Amino acid sequence: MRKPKSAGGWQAIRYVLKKSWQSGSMWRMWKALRSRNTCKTCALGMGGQQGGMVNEAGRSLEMCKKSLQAMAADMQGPIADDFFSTYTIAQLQQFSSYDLEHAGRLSQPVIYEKHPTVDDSGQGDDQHFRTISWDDAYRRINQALSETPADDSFWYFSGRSSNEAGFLLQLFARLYGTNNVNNCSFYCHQASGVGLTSSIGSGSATVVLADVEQADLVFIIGGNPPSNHPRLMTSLMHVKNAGGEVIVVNPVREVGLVNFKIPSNPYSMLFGTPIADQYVQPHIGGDLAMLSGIAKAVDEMGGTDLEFLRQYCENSDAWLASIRKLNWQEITYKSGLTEEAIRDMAATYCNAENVVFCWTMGITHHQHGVQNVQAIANLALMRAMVGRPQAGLLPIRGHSNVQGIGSVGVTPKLKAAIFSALESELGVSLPTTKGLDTLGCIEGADRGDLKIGFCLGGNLFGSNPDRAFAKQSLQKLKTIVYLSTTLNTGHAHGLADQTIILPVLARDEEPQRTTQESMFNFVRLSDGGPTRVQGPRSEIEIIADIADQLLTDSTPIDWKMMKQSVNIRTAISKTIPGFEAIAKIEEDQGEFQIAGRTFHQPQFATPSGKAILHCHELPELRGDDQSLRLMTVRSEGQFNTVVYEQQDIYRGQERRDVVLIHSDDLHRLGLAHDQIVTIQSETGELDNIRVRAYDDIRQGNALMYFPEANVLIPRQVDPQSQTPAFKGALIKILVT
Ligand SMILES: Nc1nc2c(c(=O)[nH]1)N[C@H]1C(S)=C(S)[C@@H](COP(=O)(O)OP(=O)(O)OC[C@H]3O[C@@H](n4cnc5c(=O)[nH]c(N)nc54)[C@H](O)[C@@H]3O)O[C@H]1N2
Ligand SMILES: Nc1nc2c(c(=O)[nH]1)N[C@H]1C(S)=C(S)[C@@H](COP(=O)(O)OP(=O)(O)OC[C@H]3O[C@@H](n4cnc5c(=O)[nH]c(N)nc54)[C@H](O)[C@@H]3O)O[C@H]1N2
Ligand SMILES: [Mo]
Repeated sequence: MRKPKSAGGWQAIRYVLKKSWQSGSMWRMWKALRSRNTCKTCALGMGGQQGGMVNEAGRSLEMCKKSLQAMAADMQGPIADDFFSTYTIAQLQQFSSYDLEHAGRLSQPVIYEKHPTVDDSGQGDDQHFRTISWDDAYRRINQALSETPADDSFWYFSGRSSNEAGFLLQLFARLYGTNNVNNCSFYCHQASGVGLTSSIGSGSATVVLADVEQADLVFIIGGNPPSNHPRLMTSLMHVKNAGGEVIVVNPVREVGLVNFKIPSNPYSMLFGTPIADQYVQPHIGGDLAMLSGIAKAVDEMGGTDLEFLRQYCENSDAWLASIRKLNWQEITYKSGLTEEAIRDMAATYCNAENVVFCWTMGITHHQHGVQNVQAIANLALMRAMVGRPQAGLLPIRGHSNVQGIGSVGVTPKLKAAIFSALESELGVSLPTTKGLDTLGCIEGADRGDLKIGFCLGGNLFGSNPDRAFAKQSLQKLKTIVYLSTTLNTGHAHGLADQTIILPVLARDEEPQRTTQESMFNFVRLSDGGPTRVQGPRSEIEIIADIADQLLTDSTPIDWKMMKQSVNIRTAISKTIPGFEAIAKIEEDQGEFQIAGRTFHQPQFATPSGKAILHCHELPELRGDDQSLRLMTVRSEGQFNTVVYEQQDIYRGQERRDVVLIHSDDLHRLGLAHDQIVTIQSETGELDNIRVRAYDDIRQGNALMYFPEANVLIPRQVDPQSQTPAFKGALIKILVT
């Protein structure tokens, strides 16, 4: 398969038409995409009250393949009546993620029991899921919860659900008695939250979308927005059209970051928009050395804003001393970049007036993820790029509401202000135990300390490092409950003694309005819409029903009242700082920017009001002659653990069972293109992989696709954010 010269363009449009056609009705798909609901895919914040495909700058017709894929999945009919009686667990485990997603919408509660109680009708065996009634499912869940000490349970949330469902479920879990409450952020942007909070006192973007588009220099570090945040490409086009520049830092030369044809722009469609003005390819994990090197060069060029550092920052003297002390040999060796390339970036940075720094998983998926984020903040602060318009820091978030879920309290440790507001406003008393992070829960389950898992969306099994371990540990649970729209590999492999799947409505099928928060701290309102498939229930209704049965006598919360999303919003407005306006979002005030997050003044949310610079040791460059550093990434054709297509069109790959390495490495290791090999890491092995020459990757590094490659990823985490190092594992290529 040939690699295109440009991403986006006609292939994106053709895909959109094909998918709309396949969904049965172009009109139905168009209407669904235009409905007043927040887009379901990434956190760029499309849709809401202005209707789908409208972004926060008010521009419409922002079409994206991913929203179609997600929408098409939700528009499927129900799973066939005989599906679960036909296919055994062993067969379901052989199904690909595509097969499971395309089996249809979940419409009835189902259960799998390893040691079934066979009832009078002869139902129940240890080979199949079988359908059960909602009442039976609730009864079993309540029984399991009431028999188990609260701290033996964990509550995992993906970032697809609404603020209302997220708030309600975390409240339920805490009043049940545990702080083992966490979301997929621990596998994603947790390092951004922790790093930013340690630097500027607030854990999210300091800019709004308009700031990005008005910047004259944008850094894109460790992300692949052409595939994963396609609508950001329109913003980059605006930067370029206004004469701004883009610097890309990525060990892989991603074609869409070189040239992108923006479907909504006729000129760009015809001629393409060149994106990167400078494209540098460090080693995987080389960013901290590179960022420190840029800072050193900026300082040597006289670019440091000493007055800003003195007036608005802490620890700048120590930080400047540490940067000045670094030697270029160490910087260039550990980053994999030449001094010249680093000085070039520093010069461009010094010449720019308004700079925005964006980053994604290439920065956070490392054992030094938090330090990476702090180093980006240091670099921005040294030139006063935080605390004014058109400049700042922008972690490009993953799931459409992952940020909102975190804001409304889905974190093991609640912020002090939320904790006390919940206690005083709702009249409850909350547990004070130290809650577990996501990997902590998987490890706790393996030790036998945890007995029950409750998952609001997502695919906890599929997203974990060390796949074999994740499977083994989930299988030690007594009960696991999944609230899901469609089947995924987690339902087939992450099986407890008793596994219950409850079918839920998608965001645009909710009977009531819900809210979501974008990566720009903007709270959107979704209208919901008609149910497509009979059977699934609203997440809010399910949570309130279970809580009502279990906790009515022991808590002052009226759980029945909480079935009304407006009542949950009232509770959120009273307890979550910055969300005061959410109570009135359906009335005059409408969608809003969360107070205290966008820094257009150099007044920071730290105790002293000043930003803080952090000093770092440069991490060792991993690897030797025999081993390569491996990144596990997404293809153009997938959304996280859901693989929609085998091809990765932008990287020119027609299949996923490949490892991409530079041809210099291929020859050095005595391998041939397309040779079948085994990939080995300290954690696991993958057989029958094709090794391929791919000269767009930096020598010494390798690329494979997540989630298949999770077999190889060790459970090593960043000690500060608990995020696994999904990028940078060492692998050997064995000839079989
Ligand atoms: N279509 C689609 N959209 C998505 C998703 C999806 O799966 N599919 N997932 C959503 C989610 S949850 C998330 S978190 C985001 C993920 O968005 P991304 O972060 O863009 O996703 P990854 O595929 O992990 O890509 C990481 C990029 O970082 C580069 N990289 C790897 N290691 C390093 C490194 O050490 N340093 C640097 N500088 N770069 C490195 C890789 O070459 C790759 O280009 O996308 C969201 N949007
Ligand atoms: N090796 C490696 N591993 C990684 C990563 C990597 O780059 N490399 N990336 C990590 C990252 S960034 C993330 S975010 C995680 C992803 O972790 P998760 O968020 O846990 O996984 P997803 O695959 O996004 O979950 C998809 C499932 O969510 C369900 N779903 C979809 N919509 C809804 C809804 O509206 N409500 C409910 N209740 N359920 C719904 C569907 O059943 C679907 O199968 O994976 C992480 N794992
Ligand atoms: Mo993510």
